[in-house]
Amino acid sequence: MHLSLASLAKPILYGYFRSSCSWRVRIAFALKGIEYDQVPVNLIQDGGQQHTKQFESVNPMKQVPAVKIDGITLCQSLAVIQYIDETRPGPRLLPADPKTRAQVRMISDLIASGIQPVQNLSVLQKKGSEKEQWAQHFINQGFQALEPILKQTAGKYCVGDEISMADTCLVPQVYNAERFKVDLEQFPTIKRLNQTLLEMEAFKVSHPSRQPDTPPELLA
Ligand SMILES: N[C@@H](CCC(=O)N[C@@H](CS)C(=O)NCC(=O)O)C(=O)O
Repeated sequence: MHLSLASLAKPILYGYFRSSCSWRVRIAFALKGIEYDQVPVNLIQDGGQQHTKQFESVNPMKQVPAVKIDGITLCQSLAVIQYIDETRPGPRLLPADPKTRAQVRMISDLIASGIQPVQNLSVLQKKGSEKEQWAQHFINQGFQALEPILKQTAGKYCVGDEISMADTCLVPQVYNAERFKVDLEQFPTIKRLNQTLLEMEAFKVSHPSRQPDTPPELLA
C-alpha cells in the first residue's frame, strides 16, 4: 500500500475551545481514536483572530474549525467529519443503511444549518444587548423541532443505538443552549441523550473545559 507523507502527518485542527463546531470535530477525532494537533484561534481576543490575514488564508470564511489533513485543508465541520469517516477506521459516524444515514444527516443539518448559524458569534455581535434573548429564542425554536424528531429516531443515541455524526452535533448545541439559559426541561429526549453522551470518554476529552486554550478559570 502506498502511503504519502501527507497522510502520515497528524491532522491539525484550527479551533477554539468554546466553538461548538470545533467541538463536533474534536468528538469525531476522539471517537475514531485519531491523534491530532491543535492550533487555537481565539475568536474574541484582539477583535477575533479569525479575521487575521494569516487565518483567512486557512479558511476564507473566517470561521473555525478548519483542518489540515492528508495534504488538504478542509473547513465546514460536517465535511470534515464525513471525510474522517470515509478515510479512517473506527465506529461508522454515518450508518451504512440509507434510511438511518438520511436521519443522521437530517439531525446534523437541522443543528448545523438550522440552529447554530443564527446564534453564531458574528450574528450575536450584531444584536448587541439583545444577544442573549436572540440566541435563546432561536435555540428554543430549533429544539422545539428537534425534540419530536429525536423522539422518533433515538435509541440510546440520536439515531438508534449506534453513535453517529448527529451525536457530535447534539452535545455542543446543548452546551450552547445552556450558555444561553434555554430551559432544557421542555426537551426530555434532548436532555436524556445529552446526559448519556457526556458520559462517554470521547465527549469528555473533547469538552470545552479541557482544551489547550481553555482559560484557567474554566478548566475542569
Ligand atoms: N458551518 C460551519 C460553521 C462554522 C462556525 O460558525 N464557526 C464559528 C464558531 S462555532 C465561528 O468561527 N465564528 C466566528 C465568527 O462568527 O466570527 C461549520 O460547521 O464548520
